[in-house]
Amino acid sequence: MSNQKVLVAGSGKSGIAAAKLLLEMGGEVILYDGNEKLDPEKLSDKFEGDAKPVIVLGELSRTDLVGVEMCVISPGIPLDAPFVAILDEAKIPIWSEIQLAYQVTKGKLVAITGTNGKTTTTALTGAIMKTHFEEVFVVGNIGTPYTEKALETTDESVTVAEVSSFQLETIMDFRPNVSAILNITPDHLNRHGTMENYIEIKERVAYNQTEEDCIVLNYDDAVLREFGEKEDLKPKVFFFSSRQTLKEGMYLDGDDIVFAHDGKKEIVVNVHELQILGRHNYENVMAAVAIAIRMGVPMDGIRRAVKEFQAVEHRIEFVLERSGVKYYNDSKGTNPDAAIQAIRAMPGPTILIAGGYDKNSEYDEWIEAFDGKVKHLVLIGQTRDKIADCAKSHGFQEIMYAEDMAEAVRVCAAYANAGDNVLLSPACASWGMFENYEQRGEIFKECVRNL
Ligand code: UMA
Repeated sequence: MSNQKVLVAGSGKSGIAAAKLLLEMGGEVILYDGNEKLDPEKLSDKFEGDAKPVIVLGELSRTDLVGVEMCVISPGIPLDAPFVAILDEAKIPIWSEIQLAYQVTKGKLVAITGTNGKTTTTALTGAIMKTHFEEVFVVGNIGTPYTEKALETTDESVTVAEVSSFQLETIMDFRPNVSAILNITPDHLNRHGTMENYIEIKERVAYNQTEEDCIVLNYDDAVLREFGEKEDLKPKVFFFSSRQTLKEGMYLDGDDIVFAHDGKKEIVVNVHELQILGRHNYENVMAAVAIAIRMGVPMDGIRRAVKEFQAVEHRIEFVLERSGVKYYNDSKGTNPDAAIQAIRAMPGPTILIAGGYDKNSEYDEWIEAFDGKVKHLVLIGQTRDKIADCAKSHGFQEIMYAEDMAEAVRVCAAYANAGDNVLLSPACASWGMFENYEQRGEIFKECVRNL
């Protein structure tokens, strides 16, 4: 990569970090972003020192590509973006940002994917690793681009990466020592087209793994169970299950998380000792513990870390209690399946704020999961009508519209009685009303605090 001329596509977090890495290695960088309204000077200011990228905004022309040998693409850019066709025509290879980071990473790598629970599992896995290894980096979709840390890794490092389907779509030889796929339910179908394609992209996390590596899979997910039982799957499989007793692997036995191996049963932790709510979180704990066992972390450290671990921000995060009403921020509930888990985790009657950007999701199962627990639904964003129609078709009528988050929170507070819960769990992406799910969650929390 040194001396190479590279096009970095996207000037968000990933693009900036990837461009910095390439410049630091002595490469030449063209930083391209399709948004022509961005300020090139502000972008340039993000690069300290003399090494700066050439910035191209708006449309990319063939002449911009003279001498370009490779493209590093940001996860948010779909492969049907118009400039990608020009790259394909010019036979310029396209790498995802995590592939670039992988090229320069030293030490061991853990990669965690799945539709839901990735962020919690990644954060918990990182916390467990820190009880045993000195240099631990927690990177990827969780928020810190992998390329931002890759050059800091050493032979002794452990890198724990949350990887999304967007990032896996353009990997080449990305090979984690331990990988995990937590679950696969419909999401991002507006980008990946079909469920088959989405599943295939998620499974790429294991494609370069060998017999020396390991993959942690959810036994309760039919797609993943079948994948784990495939004869030609190379990495060793470690299953976990919250519904069945396993002869080998990690499972939930009543309230105990149990590790079964070599004919023995070892209790790892009782779920009442955990500080995170809901069955889906027990699954996240099982996956993180399985990864840690395969990475050689002693059980004492594992137990300590899982008991201390608290919910990550924006994922069923308790905000405060006011007039006997508890407020929860689940802004990370960006698809119906994640939002179902949040509803299930609520301790009692709930007023739900939902809606946002349309990812072509179906809302039927989510509405069925209201199951008498959701008293009122307060809708915001582009998907309001689609969700309202779907809710009515399932016989749910307690629907209100709000123009923005402040109004939604005010409506909830007015309708909530002592003992109720108010939950922001939108089942939709944040785009259109907010920059990202973090900003949506912050604004919700601010509105709650201002009540
Ligand atoms: N852009 C174009 N052309 C396009 C689309 C976007 O030029 O067709 C430009 C935009 O103008 C913008 C830039 O690309 O300037 C944004 O790039 P990006 O969307 O890849 O965003 P980053 O800031 O680089 O953040 C990305 C991840 N974003 C997405 O996958 C959408 C972040 O995940 C991740 O934390 C970060 O890299 C660091 O690795 C967020 C996310 O929403 C949390 N992920 C999805 C999810 O969890 O469901 C997958």
